[in-house]
Amino acid sequence: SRPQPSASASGTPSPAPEPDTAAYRRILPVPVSARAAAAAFRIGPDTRIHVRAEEGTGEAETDRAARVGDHLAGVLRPSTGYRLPLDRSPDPDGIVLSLEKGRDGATAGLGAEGYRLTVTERAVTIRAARAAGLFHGVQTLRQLLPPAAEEDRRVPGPWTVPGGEVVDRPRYGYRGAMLDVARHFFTPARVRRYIDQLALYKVNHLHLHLTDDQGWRIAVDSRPELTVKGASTSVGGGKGGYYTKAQYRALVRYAADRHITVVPEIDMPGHTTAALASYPELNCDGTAPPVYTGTQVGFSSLCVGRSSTYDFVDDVVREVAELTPGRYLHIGGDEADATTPADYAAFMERAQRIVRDHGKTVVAWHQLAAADPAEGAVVQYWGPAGRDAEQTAAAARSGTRLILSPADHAYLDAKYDPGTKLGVTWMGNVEVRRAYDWDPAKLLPGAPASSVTGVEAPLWSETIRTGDDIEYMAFPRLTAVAEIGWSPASSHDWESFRERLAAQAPRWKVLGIDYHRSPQVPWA
Ligand code: TNX
Repeated sequence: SRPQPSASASGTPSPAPEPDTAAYRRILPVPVSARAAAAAFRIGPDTRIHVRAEEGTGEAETDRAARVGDHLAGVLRPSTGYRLPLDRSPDPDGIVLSLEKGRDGATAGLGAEGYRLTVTERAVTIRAARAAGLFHGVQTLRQLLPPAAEEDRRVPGPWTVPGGEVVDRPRYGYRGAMLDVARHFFTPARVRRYIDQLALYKVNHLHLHLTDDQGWRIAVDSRPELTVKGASTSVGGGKGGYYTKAQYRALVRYAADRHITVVPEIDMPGHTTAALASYPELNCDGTAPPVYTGTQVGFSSLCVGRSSTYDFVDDVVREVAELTPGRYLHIGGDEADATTPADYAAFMERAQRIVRDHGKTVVAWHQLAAADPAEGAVVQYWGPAGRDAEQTAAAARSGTRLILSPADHAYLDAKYDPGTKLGVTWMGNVEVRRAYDWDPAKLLPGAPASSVTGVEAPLWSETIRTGDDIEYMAFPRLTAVAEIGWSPASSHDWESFRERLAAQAPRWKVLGIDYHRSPQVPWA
């Protein structure tokens, strides 16, 4: 039957449009299910955002839901020029963000991050059990709107959300991106911009690689030299930088408002020249080396046999743990080639204990699997082409959980092709298709599928200096890893992905995101 003419929310009759299936087919990451319907909601000057919580919802969660409403309004007010006021009214019309536990209702089975988004001519309704789900639903809503909705200045509408329904929840609980702020330092403003970009694709962890040979980037009150000497430079000898505790706390809060948990990394016992240069007692010979501005790896080590080393680790971990509301604290442990295997095992055992004593869960690079991962520890696998796969799988069979960052798929510092100006090649070239063509459940033969807690796309910054550099290397590959972490395995399909990716480009243009125009993608 033909769609009937109908009244819009503002009361003006308008013909019901044909279902806009294209809009529902280009959502990225692809949702569990999406279907278009013959209706559309028009956001207008009188549209209101109603934020509701089922009775019995805690105050903190209700506040978080309200902040999701603020976030949506923050996206839409500048471009639409509408007031879009927030309220708690039970009015079913308008934009509705609704927290519902839904044991047998609309949010049943959607978990802590899932959502159900329904668009009729009277309302856009997002239902979720938790505020995180509402937030992810809002990201989907943004993709259903025209790219101009992302403008930061007033532009002409109409602001039509095509009718339909999306039911969605993530495949993995951990969907991460890592930014190396040690090799080159990135200001809080730059990191906030990356956080905004991660949120668009439902990434929920930001791992900050805070320390390395070339720089120490986080204030530690009990060890002030770290941010005097240790932070003084970067790769190539340029100026360094660090986050004060206030800046870092503000970053953590900014990320939390976008449902992103910051995972701080203090890399030990290798990758530590910045610390060794700051405190002579961390060196076995008691002599501080000069600061380092090259790009070699695997040559530095904290002195494993000295008790002053563990006083240092305790000071740093205690203060970083205090800055960290999230459960994870990453202790690196990669490429400790200047540490003997026995010393490495001894050091990692003590470091893991210190992290536990300060109430956090250890994450470490997969080299920890060769030593003895503590109970509950998570290892981050980065081997390209199956390197150290069996050792990592064995740890997984013994209960260690895995974050997967295979360098030959997920490393954002890999050159796309031989002509890429930035980046490195030790893992080969990684074009978009390669970033997309892998399955976390099959990457490590012999690792139980349940050991995989998620995926992460690391961006090492030896060759990355500017904000544009970050965007060029992250976009579009970041979205491939984000989809692998979020979307059901059964939806994995390169043809579909490249089409949906192409549809993101107009949005990136509006957002000023400088991306790699991969020849593998049919950009509009
Ligand atoms: C290896 S993979 C490293 C980093 C480098 C990166 C460059 C890993 C855990 N460590 O120290 O920055 O390669 O791609």
